[in-house]
Amino acid sequence: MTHTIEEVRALYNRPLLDLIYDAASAHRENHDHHEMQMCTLLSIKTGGCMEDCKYCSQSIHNNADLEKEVLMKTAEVLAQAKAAKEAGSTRFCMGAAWPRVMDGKAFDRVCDMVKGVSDMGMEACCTLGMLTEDQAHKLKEAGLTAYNHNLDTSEEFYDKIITTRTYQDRLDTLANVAKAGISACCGGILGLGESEEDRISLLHTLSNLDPQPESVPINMLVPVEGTPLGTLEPLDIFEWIRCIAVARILMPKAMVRLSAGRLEISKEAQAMAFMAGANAIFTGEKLLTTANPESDFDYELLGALGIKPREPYKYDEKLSEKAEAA
Ligand code: SAM
Ligand code: DTB
Ligand code: SF4
Repeated sequence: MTHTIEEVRALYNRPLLDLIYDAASAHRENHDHHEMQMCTLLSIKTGGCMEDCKYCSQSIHNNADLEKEVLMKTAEVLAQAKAAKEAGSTRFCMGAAWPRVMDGKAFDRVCDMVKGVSDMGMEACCTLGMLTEDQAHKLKEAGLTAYNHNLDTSEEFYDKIITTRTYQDRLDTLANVAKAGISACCGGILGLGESEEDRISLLHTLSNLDPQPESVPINMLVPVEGTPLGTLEPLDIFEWIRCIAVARILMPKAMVRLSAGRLEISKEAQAMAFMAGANAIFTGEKLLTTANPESDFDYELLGALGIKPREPYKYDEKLSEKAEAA
């Protein structure tokens, strides 16, 4: 179903509690609302990125205090994936600070990592920057479940945040991912200094992607010292919850994923976000380069709310067979 910008704007402007009520209903109709998908992130290649994303600790254009790391070895990555699986994660997402994937040894190594993670019976996800259709097919063959590639903000605001690539570049990669039959994990960042209309426009674009993303990460800006956005004031938390509710209503079947920024968000606000339809979180002490809540915090919060981590492999027969064999 396509949605016009007017429809999305009208939805966005409804009273917050009405929105949450409807989002909770859409959530319950399409998902088990007692379940939370737990995912773990790993930065497999850190820093030194040529893009100029103004929020990012890893861009060479910014001055964040960050140790650069070359591409990790496959065995090290698989050891971390195994630890994540043992800690209850069912999806493992590998991130590289690359503007785009280049064919060659490094990409072949990432394909080996994907195969290794998938052979463990975990959902394998990666985020490597721009991708050609041929590269997307190779990742699919290696066993990739989803490719994370965010639109980040509205098309109108995009060049205030990134100038080294265009919105169309992002859409082209998303099209290549779809052609290879890989699910897209595609969302954005809130609190970049964008207007309400930019958030409406982003939600409109995301919900009109064809197919709709399987997963929608909602990142709250982590202001990193040394980046141009490092001193921005945090966005009002109700705007964050409002966006989650609108995303849930517009994309009822998607996993709505609370991503960056949870460390600074109170447990009450996170509970409200779960009520508004968020059903996935990143667990583990670190996201890619910044800190994330401790797993004790997450397990206590889920326990207090009567939410269980989603059982491994419940919805994927192939992965379940692999997990049993692993
Ligand atoms: N280089 C690849 C790319 O940009 O697509 C993959 C890695 S990139 C770090 C993954 C996503 O993390 C970005 O699209 C952005 O949405 C999010 N992100 C990066 N830095 C962030 C920050 N400081 N606060 C919130 N989200 C951030
Ligand atoms: C996404 O949308 N958020 C995650 C994941 N996809 C790769 C990354 C968040 C990164 C936050 C900043 C950092 O830790 O460097
Ligand atoms: Fe590079 Fe991705 Fe960071 Fe942009 S968000 S600077 S593309 S690592």
